[in-house]
Amino acid sequence: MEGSAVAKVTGMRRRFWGWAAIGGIVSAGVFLAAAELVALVASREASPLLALGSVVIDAVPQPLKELAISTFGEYDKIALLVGLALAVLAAAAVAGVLQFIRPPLGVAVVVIAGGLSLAAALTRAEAGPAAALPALGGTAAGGVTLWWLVARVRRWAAAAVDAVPDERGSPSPARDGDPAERPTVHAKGATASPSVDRRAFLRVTAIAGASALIVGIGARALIDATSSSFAAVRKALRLPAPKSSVTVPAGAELDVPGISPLFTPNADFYRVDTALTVPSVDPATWRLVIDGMVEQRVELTFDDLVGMGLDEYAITLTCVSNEVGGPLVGNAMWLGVPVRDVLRKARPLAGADMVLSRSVDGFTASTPLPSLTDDGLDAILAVGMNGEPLPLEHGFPVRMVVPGLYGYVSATKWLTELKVTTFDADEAYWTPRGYSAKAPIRFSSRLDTPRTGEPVPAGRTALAGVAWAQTVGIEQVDVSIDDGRWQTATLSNPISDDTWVQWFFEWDATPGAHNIVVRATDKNGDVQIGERTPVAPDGSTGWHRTLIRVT
Ligand SMILES: Nc1nc2c(c(=O)[nH]1)N[C@H]1C(S)=C(S)[C@@H](COP(=O)(O)O)O[C@H]1N2
Ligand SMILES: [Mo]
Repeated sequence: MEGSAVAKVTGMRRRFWGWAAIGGIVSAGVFLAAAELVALVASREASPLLALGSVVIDAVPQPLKELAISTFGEYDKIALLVGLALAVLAAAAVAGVLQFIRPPLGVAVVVIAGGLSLAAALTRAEAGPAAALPALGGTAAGGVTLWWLVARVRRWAAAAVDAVPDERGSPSPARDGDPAERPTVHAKGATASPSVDRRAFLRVTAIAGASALIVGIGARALIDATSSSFAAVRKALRLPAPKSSVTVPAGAELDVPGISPLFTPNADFYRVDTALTVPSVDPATWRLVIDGMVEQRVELTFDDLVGMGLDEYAITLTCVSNEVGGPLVGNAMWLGVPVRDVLRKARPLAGADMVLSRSVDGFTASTPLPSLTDDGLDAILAVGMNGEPLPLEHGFPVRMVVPGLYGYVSATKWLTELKVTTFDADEAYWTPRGYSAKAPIRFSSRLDTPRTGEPVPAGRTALAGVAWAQTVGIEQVDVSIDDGRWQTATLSNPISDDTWVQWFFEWDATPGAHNIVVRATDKNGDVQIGERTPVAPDGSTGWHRTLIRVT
């Protein structure tokens, strides 16, 4: 008899878990909104969700990261944020139920989440002491909201349980053993009806939820508007005309529909970085520090750098994560200053063999010193890209570009420091994460057109694409159709050995399925490696093979 009464009451209380979970979710919303509001006033870079996301980006092991990139492509960061938001939602619901079953366990979960956000925000490269404030504000607001809302649910539940007719006419069994379930207000007889607590809970939940949405979205929009104010600064920036410009020779660009343009428009240029939000750097306050193993520590302003005089450089950039035939390669006309001229001001000491370049967001790259100082190599600090100041997402206001090296060991965006050092003494961002400390680009070639799956009518068809061997140059590109003999393609007139060339081959396409393979030979006479290797630890190899259906 008594057992079934307990079960009945427990069942009734379970029905309130959903309300407690909603209280938890609304409290998480209040947490995040309060944090954004504090971030807006005190520390714009320290949004808890973004800080946690950045920690996840830095912590995720390399194979998982490759998986995320291959699954979500350039939406990998959005996927991460959505995943994180779902995790927060689930944790918040659990915190609500815990607070209902055994207070203050739910509030303890909020405090732990606050501690994690605090740690995440404070360990970011850009973080000052104020970065602690958003997490603290969020924890306080979220914790109080959870405590208050779930207390209402508990009273509502207790009142509802009391309203159940008691079969023995003695105190309800659920009220033995757990004094917390005996609301004091109720004991005093102030409320006797569950509907009063229900109304209080629903009203405050609705108000808190709506305010969280409005305040959170509003604060985030205002924070984002700050970065678009940097877009305005960038737009207003006038770079001086170059001292020297690149001559693009006649025949440098082939007229084949579907081929990669000789210069990749900025809007189409691939983007790879670990930054969850694009760092905002004001050129007016930007400084480049050259330090480490140098005779003289040097600090340059943006005007100092630009004042050294700008030259044009056509350099093809490549990412180590580019799979055979992949899109993570692009060619741009950069405007910049030779790194060697900048390093010379600081006079590197003998024994140094590496420059560790650092971004404002903490990213670092290890570049062999000779790749930056050799007179024959055009390593630059770039401020312009394809006739404009660097786009924000490509490193505004200053980045490195080094011909012949993969981006992760050379192309630091939002550059802030050049530390002259040694490979023995320092390690770059990707080195402990499964990639080589040194990584020259493995020369490669790609078929751009026709694409797999694109219907090709029989008859004369242009096979065309690009090939790159930065610092060495492409000598020849060959194609093989259905594993037949290699046939030499026609090359565009190269701008320089640092830029890709376009190639095309006229093919008389016959109906059916055909396998097209392309390979390059560089000016050293080396033939592109045919064997497939993965992108880690130092770049993929293999020939690009495409299956084409001719109709
Ligand atoms: N600050 C910063 N710079 C960075 C990176 C990064 O994660 N953070 N990624 C590098 C990598 S892996 C590549 S391939 C190039 C890509 O430059 P892009 O995004 O302008 O194409 O930037 C390099 N510079
Ligand atoms: Mo990269």
